Amino acid sequence: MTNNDEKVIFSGAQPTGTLTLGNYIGAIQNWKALENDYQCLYSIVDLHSLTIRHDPKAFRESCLSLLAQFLAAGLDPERNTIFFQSHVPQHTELNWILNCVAYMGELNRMTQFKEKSERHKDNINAGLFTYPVLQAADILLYQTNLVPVGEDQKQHIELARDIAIRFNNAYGDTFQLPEIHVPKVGARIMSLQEPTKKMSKSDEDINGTIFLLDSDKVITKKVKRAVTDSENKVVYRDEQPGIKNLMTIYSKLANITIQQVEEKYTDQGYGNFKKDLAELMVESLRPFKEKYQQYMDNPDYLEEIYKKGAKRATTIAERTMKDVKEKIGLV
Ligand code: ATP
Ligand code: LTN
Repeated sequence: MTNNDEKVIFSGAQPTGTLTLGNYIGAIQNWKALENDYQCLYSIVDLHSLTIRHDPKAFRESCLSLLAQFLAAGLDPERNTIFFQSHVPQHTELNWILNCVAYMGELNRMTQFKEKSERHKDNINAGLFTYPVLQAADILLYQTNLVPVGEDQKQHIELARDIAIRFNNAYGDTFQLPEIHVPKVGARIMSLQEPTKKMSKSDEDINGTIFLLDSDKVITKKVKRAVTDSENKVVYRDEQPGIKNLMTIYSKLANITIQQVEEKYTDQGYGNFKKDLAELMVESLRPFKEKYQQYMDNPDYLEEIYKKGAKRATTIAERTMKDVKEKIGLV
């Protein structure tokens, strides 16, 4: 037990497909590291994913699959509250109230909105625009202290904080102000094909993304084909974004420092390094894949976990909503 016991951690991931190595290193590895010292809530944010067109049957499967992936990644459902966002209706209830606090101007500045509307020109729905307000509701509902996420979410967490400050100033102290928590190394894993772009689940070029459930053969092929440059030296420099990214991945999976990676490979060229990295990835992901299958084969267990999670989350969410409603003067 530490004195962080009372501190709350909240984070979420969208059930829009298989988790990537970026999700794992940027977020989930960090979640696991926090579970012993904090009160942690991790949500499958299914409502956020409705901003993108989907097939209902496939979507339902993706939701359950993501739960199995959380568990396979090692999140302990006893130590962490793991649940579906849509099972706790207070998220959408608070969302509306915060919609009336957030400004159009600040939502307009969100880079994720700009990127997503660029990518889905035929479906720029209002949900895509107010997406960060639902995210603020997710976080503020649990009086969250820390939000472990990848760097791409920084702007959204700052917005949640601004909304909380504005609400607290208008109606009195209600929400804890959340802080972002990003890993020192690996907060932004880049595409293996375009190392100046973030590794993404929804990239059209799947060769740039390692999915945690990729087969050994596919992983090896993707690493071999990863873009590097002509220097053929395994050194960590901004001018070599491709090799820099691969070294970051190596360091996180082998749990050694970047300097140690450099010392091990400087004189070996890219070929050897890539071969070892591919093996390291395959070996690191093997237990994940095995456990994933076991969880997927046990839907009753998955149901037990998400029901228990929703029950625990609801207890906290109800407390905050009661306070919020009183503060804003609802009868
Ligand atoms: P998309 O890539 O399709 O935009 P996403 O993977 O970013 O989706 P989520 O599944 O909600 O969306 O992300 C879960 C977590 O993974 C978030 O905390 C996010 O910041 C983190 N994350 C996503 N991609 C990366 C990356 N390339 N490097 C580090 N962290 C990442
Ligand atoms: N917007 C995030 C997912 C997300 C989230 C959250 C993360 C939704 N609600 C609350 C942290 C806290 C994304 O796109 N990765």
